[in-house]
Amino acid sequence: MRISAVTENINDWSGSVLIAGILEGTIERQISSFNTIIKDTFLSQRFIDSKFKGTKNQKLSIELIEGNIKKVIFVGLGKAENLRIDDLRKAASICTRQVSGNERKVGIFFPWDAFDPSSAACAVGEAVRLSSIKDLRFKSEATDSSPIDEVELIGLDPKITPSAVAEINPICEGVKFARELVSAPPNVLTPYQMAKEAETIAAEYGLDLKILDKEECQELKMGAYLAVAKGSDLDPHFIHLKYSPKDPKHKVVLVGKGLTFDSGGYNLKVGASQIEKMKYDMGGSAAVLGTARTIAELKPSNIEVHFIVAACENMINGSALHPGDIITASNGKTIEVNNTDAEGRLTLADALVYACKLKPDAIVDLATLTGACVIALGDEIAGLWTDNDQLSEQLTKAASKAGEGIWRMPMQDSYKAGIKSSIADLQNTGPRPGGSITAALFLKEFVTSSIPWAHIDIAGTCWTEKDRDLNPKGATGYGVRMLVNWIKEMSQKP
Ligand code: TOD
Ligand code: ZN
Ligand code: ZN
Repeated sequence: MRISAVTENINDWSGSVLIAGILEGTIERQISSFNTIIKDTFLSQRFIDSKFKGTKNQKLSIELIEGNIKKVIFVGLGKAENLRIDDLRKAASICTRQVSGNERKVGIFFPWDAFDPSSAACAVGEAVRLSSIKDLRFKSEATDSSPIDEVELIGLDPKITPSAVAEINPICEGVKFARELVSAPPNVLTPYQMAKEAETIAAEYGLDLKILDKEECQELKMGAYLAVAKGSDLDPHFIHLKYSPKDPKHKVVLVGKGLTFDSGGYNLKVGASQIEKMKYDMGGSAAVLGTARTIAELKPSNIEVHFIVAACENMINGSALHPGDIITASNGKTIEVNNTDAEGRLTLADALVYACKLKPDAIVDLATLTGACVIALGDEIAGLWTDNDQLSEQLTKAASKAGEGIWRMPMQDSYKAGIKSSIADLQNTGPRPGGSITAALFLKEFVTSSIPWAHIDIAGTCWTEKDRDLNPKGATGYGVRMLVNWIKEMSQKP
């Protein structure tokens, strides 16, 4: 899909489908701007007949016989004073879903003037791309119609938007990659295959890659990570990718939870705990590797970025973790495993200790960590835990710019009592109430306190059962766009 900005007057544009955003309240004035594409008397009548008032997400599709535009899709954007960039994203997504594969060239005409042109171009371009991606890898035949070939953002000055438009593709490729990693079933995306995927990006874009095998992890005394992995016939693979431009001023580490399958272990997932969905338990690592893919292509200057995944499976066999086992993480802390299904934090513990050894300016981890976070925030908002106000602000801004939901949650230190063990330094689960908070507090035990660190629980946002906005049902690729924005922002800091 090629996406470009074109200055043309709307009436000079040619293509097969035109998507036109209409503001509520000033329809008459807006109709006149389409006068040579569609006769305005006809248009006014159609708007009246269909009660189209331009309210948010209202749609009116008109097939045309004359001229080279075959179809115009009008989409309501609501009142001008309430218009947000997210409304453009939503409107573009809704309309994209109405465009069939035969209609190859699509034009989008929105009230761009209300926004910074680069941000608007990027937001709408991403929305179109991301809402039309279909994963057909596991179909024996390609049954779907071909995607849109070309998208033109009409009335945007290509002189002020070229760099923004050029970023749409690398960003969407990162999101697509993340979605594909998550949707890939656990018999395909194994810990080994995840390492292979990292190897592919490293080779393609020239990132440094280190894969630690089980023995190397043993040497580093990663007792928590290895304890989770040992219940599986598949070996763990600890992935460390590095992007380093010349003379970087900043250094950050992204850590992603990478459970290619989470059966729960001996605390087996039964009842409503959705064991059949647990291929998604590597959503954090998918966001991290998707970001690596995008960053490697965008090549921001000034910032070194490390991407870390302790990939493994949580399974059951004769040597799997027992509920009650006491294990030792690579920072020497002992953990009583009172629930084998709280395995994500065990793998992250050793990954965070490893991340701290890199002495970065900041660490951000992403994880499908707790059902409690899904209960609290649903599938549109991720939970953010950090003691660092500045980092919180940066990530919140980066997410908001991407249209990704995030909400800061409390790091309630007094709840640490919930993960106190009577026999070891810690136990890996606390009581059900506040379960996401104790999870964050557990992770905190493995981070050097002087390093700014944030934990993002994406158990809700990484997957959706709805088919809405930019996200077709299934894996969302959540986090990639936020992380890319954050890294770009950091790279600009002195
Ligand atoms: C938990 C600490 C972790 C586990 C999480 C996981 C739950 C699931 C769905 C609400 C529970 O009560 O079993 C919860 C609450 C909805 N389970 C979890 O949060 C055992 O899903 O396995 N992480 O690795
Ligand atoms: Zn689990
Ligand atoms: Zn898990």
